[in-house]
Amino acid sequence: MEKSRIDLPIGITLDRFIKSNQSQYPNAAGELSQLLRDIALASKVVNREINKAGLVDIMGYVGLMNSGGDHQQKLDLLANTRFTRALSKGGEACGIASEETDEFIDLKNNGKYVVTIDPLDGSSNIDVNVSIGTIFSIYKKKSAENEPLSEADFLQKGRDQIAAGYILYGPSTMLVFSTGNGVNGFTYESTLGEYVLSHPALVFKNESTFYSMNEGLSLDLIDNGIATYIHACKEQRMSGRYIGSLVADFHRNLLKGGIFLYPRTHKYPNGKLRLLFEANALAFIAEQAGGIATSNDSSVLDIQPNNIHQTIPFYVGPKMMVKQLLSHLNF
Ligand code: FDP
Repeated sequence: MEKSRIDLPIGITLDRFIKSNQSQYPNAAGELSQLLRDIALASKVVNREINKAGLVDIMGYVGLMNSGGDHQQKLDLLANTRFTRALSKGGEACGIASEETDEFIDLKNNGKYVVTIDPLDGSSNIDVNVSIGTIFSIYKKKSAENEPLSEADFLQKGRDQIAAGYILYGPSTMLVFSTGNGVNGFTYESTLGEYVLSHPALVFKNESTFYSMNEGLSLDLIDNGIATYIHACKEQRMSGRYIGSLVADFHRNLLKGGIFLYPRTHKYPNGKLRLLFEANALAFIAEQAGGIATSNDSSVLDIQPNNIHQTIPFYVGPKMMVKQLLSHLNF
């Protein structure tokens, strides 16, 4: 090996980062740190399976639908199993609600936290080898220690999240998360099996460079303001970028400066994206990174959820861009 490579430092691993920031969670006695490690470990297994998805017979539909009406794919189920298993073995989470299952799971332990998770988001991109992701939120269990877990423990406002993050399985795999003290991004170094801090203190680039929306929806929009806003983006000569994997689109906009929109349509009159499994986590990260996320008439983080699989119209990005969009929507 060349001498220069031998001398190179590895950088700050996720473990070391979590340990050195432990003092930020005075009431957590290490459980939250362990929970984040459990999620990171499961993501490494999922990453491994995704990387060989083309090689073995684990791609394609299993012929089932989830409660949102999407076809479930084999990797969706695999990711769901991996994250559920890691969280149940860890013991820090007492319950999990997953986009892939109709009901929440009571892990029947004394864990302080509940987790909501979309184990594999952007699943229509799986079998074409395009970036996909995992999105998670962590909340404190609301009910008393001796009370059984109930749906109310999951129906918490996004503002009550203790931590949230996503994993992007792209050209490289990244874990981006926040515990309410800014946003940090870690890149997976597969030969070491470690996440290494690569994007410290991420903030939204406040430039209006990109807009991300499925423009194929333009004939089905309920809110006219969306069309006038997109027209304004074009007048400003912005570029359109739409991958169709929420994590990838969000991450791109976070780094390069851009807004993501999934408005309500005649097919999805309440929006398509899930409040608990997708929007809340990304809204939390957006705000921690200096951006904002809104639904039509309120901040995403202030919405009181009324059911686990609730969907909302979702707009997220740099403050200036989201405010400009809202001025077109007139709510
Ligand atoms: P997918 O249906 O492939 O799972 O919420 C799911 C999601 O992908 C998001 O990741 C993505 O942003 C959006 O739906 C794509 O929806 P459209 O195909 O309607 O644009």
